[in-house]
Amino acid sequence: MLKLDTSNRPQVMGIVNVTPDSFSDGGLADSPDEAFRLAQVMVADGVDILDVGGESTRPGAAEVTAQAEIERVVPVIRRLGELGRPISVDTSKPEVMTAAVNAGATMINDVRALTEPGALETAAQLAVPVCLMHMQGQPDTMQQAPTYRDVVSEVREFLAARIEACCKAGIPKDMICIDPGFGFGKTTRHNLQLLSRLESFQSLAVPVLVGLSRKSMIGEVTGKPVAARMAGSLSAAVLAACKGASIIRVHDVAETVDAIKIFKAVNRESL
Ligand code: 7PJ
Repeated sequence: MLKLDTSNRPQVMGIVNVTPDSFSDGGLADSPDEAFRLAQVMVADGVDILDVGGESTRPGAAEVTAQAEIERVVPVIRRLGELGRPISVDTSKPEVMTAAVNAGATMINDVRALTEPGALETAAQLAVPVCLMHMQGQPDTMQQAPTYRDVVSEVREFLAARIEACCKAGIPKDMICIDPGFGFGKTTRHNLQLLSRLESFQSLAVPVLVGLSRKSMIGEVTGKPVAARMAGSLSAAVLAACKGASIIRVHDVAETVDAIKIFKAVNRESL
């Protein structure tokens, strides 16, 4: 995947976590074999992109070294290559980006929007599409007291600045997508405001990716624990699709693919 092709939007991105402490059980694989089996099921269920992550970014998570992250993700990316789907690597570290792309990853998904030292230059050199996500603060403390004057305009301004930084570093605009970063330094209200005004990110003229699957905002609104958030997550996914999202990052691939099929079928008739 040298360009982001989101003409048949939205695409479904399946989460393949290889972190030992991910917040949600689904998508958790603790060996390359298990990750492969999980991804195989996702492919059979119609996934469009596989997202492999080796750094837990859940609230309060501890940091991982680049070497540890490489040891987690590279064997998995190598094995997933034979599934014939684009693979993105969920990382902020330039060393991991390079190792992952050399192992077969075709996209970089960075929750820190290429702000780590060397990340921008590395991504430009690797010449793969990138996802720039907004986060306020750092995972260990980001949920303590997130505050915004206007969350939608602040997130949009940050992402506009990161798009510009990427373009200056030599990453073409058609290789960039953005993500408001649900749950990353945001209260449930902030998350709901971002989702309700997701269309306003269209003005940045790049595809929008959303990650809402099983997140705490779904739990707070429905009153359900992580294991019972699928219906809430599907509703959020369809709402995001209606508001222009191009890529939806999820744990429950089969169910999301069905929900998106309904969205697409209805959309085709309304053209
Ligand atoms: C996101 C992510 C997200 C993007 C995670 C989780 C926490 N990458 N990586 N967007 N979330 N682009 O899966 O709940 O929302 S890790």
